[in-house]
Amino acid sequence: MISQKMQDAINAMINKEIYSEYLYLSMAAYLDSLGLSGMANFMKVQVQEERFHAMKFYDFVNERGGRIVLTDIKAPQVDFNSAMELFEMALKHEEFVTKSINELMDIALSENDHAAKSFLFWYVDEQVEEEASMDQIVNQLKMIDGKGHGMLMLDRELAQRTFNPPVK
Ligand code: OFO
Repeated sequence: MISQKMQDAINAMINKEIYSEYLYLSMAAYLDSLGLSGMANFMKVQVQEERFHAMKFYDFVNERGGRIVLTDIKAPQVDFNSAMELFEMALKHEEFVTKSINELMDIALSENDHAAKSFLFWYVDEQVEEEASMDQIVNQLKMIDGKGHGMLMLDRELAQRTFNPPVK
């Protein structure tokens, strides 16, 4: 059985994962409006990843006899100044999510909840990848410095991303 404190914290985390989904969909819409459909594709795949993250938490609460409680999702930012600013914000957002995962792990450790610890390790590893992929794009955009040819190449590369659901 999951503790009330852990249940509440995971419910709050489900909200953050779904907000991430919503934020990245809003970022995809902005990128599509600029004609950067490859970068928009990257964000649309990220939307699917975030839903996967939320549902994995959902299943965990359910399997441990807890109750999922969904709350309001705040509206995401609509406009950005550039693709560069957008990916920098995405990186910052992932750093915030990593901090939230670490806080969940702190609760699991303080409650000696071994099942939650084992479950959360997956997210700890996943966040390393989440931050790394945003960081890589930020660095590439810095190198390109807004130049047309580089932007086109990166956009084509990001068009290749597909969603591969991780094995549970
Ligand atoms: Fe769910 O990792 Fe991104 O936000």
